[in-house]
Amino acid sequence: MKYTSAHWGSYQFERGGALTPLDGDPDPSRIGRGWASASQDRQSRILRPAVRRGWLDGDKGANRCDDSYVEVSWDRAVSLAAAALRDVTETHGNGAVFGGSYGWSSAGRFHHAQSQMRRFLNLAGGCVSSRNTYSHAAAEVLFPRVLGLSNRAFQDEMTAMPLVAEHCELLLAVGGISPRTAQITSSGTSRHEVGPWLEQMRAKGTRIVCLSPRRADLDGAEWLPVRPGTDTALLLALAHEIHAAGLADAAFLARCTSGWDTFRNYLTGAADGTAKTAEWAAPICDIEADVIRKLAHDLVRSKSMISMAWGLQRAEYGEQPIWAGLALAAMIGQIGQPGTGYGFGYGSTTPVGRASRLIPWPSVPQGRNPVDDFIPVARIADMLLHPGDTYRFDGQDRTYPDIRLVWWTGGNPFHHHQDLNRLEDAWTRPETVIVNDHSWTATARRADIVLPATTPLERTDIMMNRRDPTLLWMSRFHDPVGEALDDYDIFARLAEHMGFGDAFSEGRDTEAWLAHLWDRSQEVAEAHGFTLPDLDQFRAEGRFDIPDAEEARIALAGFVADPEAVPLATETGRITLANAAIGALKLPSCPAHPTWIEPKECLTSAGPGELHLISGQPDTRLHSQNDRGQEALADKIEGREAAYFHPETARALGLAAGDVARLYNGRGACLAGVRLDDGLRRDCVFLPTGAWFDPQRGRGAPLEVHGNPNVLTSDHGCSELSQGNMAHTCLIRAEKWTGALPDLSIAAPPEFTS
Ligand SMILES: Nc1nc2c(c(=O)[nH]1)N[C@H]1C(S)=C(S)[C@@H](COP(=O)(O)OP(=O)(O)OC[C@H]3O[C@@H](n4cnc5c(=O)[nH]c(N)nc54)[C@H](O)[C@@H]3O)O[C@H]1N2
Ligand SMILES: Nc1nc2c(c(=O)[nH]1)N[C@H]1C(S)=C(S)[C@@H](COP(=O)(O)OP(=O)(O)OC[C@H]3O[C@@H](n4cnc5c(=O)[nH]c(N)nc54)[C@H](O)[C@@H]3O)O[C@H]1N2
Ligand SMILES: [Mo]
Repeated sequence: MKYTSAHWGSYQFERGGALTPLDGDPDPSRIGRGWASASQDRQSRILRPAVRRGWLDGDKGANRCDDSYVEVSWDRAVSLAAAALRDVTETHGNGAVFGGSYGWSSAGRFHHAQSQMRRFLNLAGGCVSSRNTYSHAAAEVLFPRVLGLSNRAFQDEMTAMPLVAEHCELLLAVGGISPRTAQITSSGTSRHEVGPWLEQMRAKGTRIVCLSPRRADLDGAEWLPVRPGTDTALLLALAHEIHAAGLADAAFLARCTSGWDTFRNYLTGAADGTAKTAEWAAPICDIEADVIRKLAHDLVRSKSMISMAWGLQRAEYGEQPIWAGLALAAMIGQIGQPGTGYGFGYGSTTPVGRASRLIPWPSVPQGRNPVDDFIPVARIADMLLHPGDTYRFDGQDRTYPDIRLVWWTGGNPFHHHQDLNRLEDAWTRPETVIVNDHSWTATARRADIVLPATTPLERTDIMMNRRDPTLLWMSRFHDPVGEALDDYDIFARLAEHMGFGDAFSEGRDTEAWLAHLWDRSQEVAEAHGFTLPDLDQFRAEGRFDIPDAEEARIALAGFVADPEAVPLATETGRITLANAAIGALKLPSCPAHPTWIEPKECLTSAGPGELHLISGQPDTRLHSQNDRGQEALADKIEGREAAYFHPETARALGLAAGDVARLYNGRGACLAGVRLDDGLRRDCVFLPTGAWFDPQRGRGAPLEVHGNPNVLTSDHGCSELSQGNMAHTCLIRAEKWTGALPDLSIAAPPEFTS
């Protein structure tokens, strides 16, 4: 038996056979069904290195978003890319190179595209990098300040799912806990446990309340269809009710938190004249006051867990709901106990709360970046459009660098960024854009030099994920398509050409690197009390299951047991319900304590006909990956991504299932198929992200014809604290599309000229 792995799961196969989910995976992902077909689709794979026509002619980027390509040899592509990098660094310095290159590339420890690229660019003198993620940037900046833990450290100690199943009586899932998103684990997973975990709790009779505009975010739960963007008001009202009823855990607040007085004065209205009562919150969040009050009492009377989906903070003022949820959990006073308290990201990916030991497996050494400049990851378009402008981030005043060369490897900004029409404008600014990818994504189609990479199905690697109890030797499933090379070989060739080949490769080829990583893994395993087989045995068997891998953690248990002895690394050593350092920044977008601030785009102030767009993660693929595979294609309507409407909303708009609609706002417009969902708020539309961006220009503004929601979303930092993206804060309108259906240009490769 041979094995391979992806962010959506692990697979086994016999030579010549199909991929089947790994033995022992209790709930395999549907995404895998589209993988092999996407990887072998010669219409969407990049078959040979290619260079943009206009760039060769010296247009410096003007036609970057709409051009033909010239296919070239690897030697020529390497020498053009090396020359472009050298020109820019010699003229402007390495601070003019952007290697932030955010994205999920592929599982596999060695062929991690960004690691290979960073190792190369660091040896080439460095680059401007990016900080934090599109997933949870607001949490990444907020948690160290209010919880004293990085988001990663907090995830690592998240209370284990089995403990929640055993002890929790009332699970409040804000944003749901969705098997849709739980399909994914960064770096690969051997099993999917969230679906079975929820099933176990349902069977046991645990009360589960799903607070979300979509019922499908947690099937089988009590559904409170909150108005999107207003959770903070609801959470504050729960907190107010608990305080007003005298039910707050005063001992916990005194021992484990700071800033309670300030926060309480805000709740009661002593600070601003508005008591955050259930009656106050009800018209904002569209949940009845009685329901809010009863829920508040139930949360205190039960063993309860406040669970927040990551998506809540990918919104304007995204710090507020997750901080308000933490404050609420502190008032309930069950943090640090088994199965209760506060959770962030259960179900947002598979391994959050997984009860397994954490093993820090080795990775490819990236070296040191001599350039210390960075941007918060979602400020890419601002950076390209406004070099020299200042902005605030995490208490710093920073300046955007002047970027002349962008190198992207293993990410798709024309998938992940907001307001893609704006990004198209920004993208014409650099002199050169180089992209390594395996497929003709929208980003590859907007690069000057396109370097075709292999997919994991074409290479040998090791799946080892610090949060997964299984290690896999990944074998090649099919031969490389066209002239694709592993990212490692691409950068090794470039390094060789630029004169630092030995420093990059350290004299190793892929086999030797895998052996080296395995040697280091053996040392790590020994340090954790178990022995790995030697490489030959591992390669032959393909799979190693870590012994005694189970370990059930309780978030913040050590701190709560003795806050004096184990203080948090916050300004007071406690959970900060009001934070002086944040307050001192005087940011209207992120005040000193959890605060209700009405988003600029919100149904509370929407005009007639406006709908709230939820552009959550797609069920059929990982972001834009496998969009040309059979699973994603089979889900489309007339070749377009399906948008979900409430049946009554659809009827009022004259839409029926199977139609195509035009979704639009002041930023852009796209076409999407129509599907009905009576478990959706009537004033919301759900259009998953990830359909390959396909804007077509007729007269007037471009029309995106494939159903990419990021032509509609807005590109502003969610606050001046974190500068995270706010994809989930977006109002649109919709109408039936009655025109002829434009062909998809992303269904075929770009035009090649000679
Ligand atoms: N509207 C809206 N937008 C969003 C979100 C949302 O909820 N709503 N979510 C955001 C979030 S949380 C995230 S994480 C981002 C995700 O954004 P990305 O991570 O950028 O999206 P992916 O489609 O996963 O992009 C990965 C790219 O790497 C390529 N790739 C895969 N394997 C390899 C490899 O081995 N080598 C090379 N060179 N390339 C490879 C793939 O072909 C693909 O183009 O999107 C964000 N954007
Ligand atoms: N199948 C699949 N799974 C994925 C991914 C993928 O691409 N495909 N991507 C992975 C990645 S990179 C990430 S970061 C995670 C993200 O995981 P999440 O952030 O948890 O996922 P989302 O789909 O963005 O949002 C979750 C739900 O929040 C609800 N929601 C939106 N706005 C609001 C609001 O204002 N209030 C409330 N209460 N609910 C709201 C939406 O209905 C949405 O379904 O998903 C991961 N899992
Ligand atoms: Mo993400």
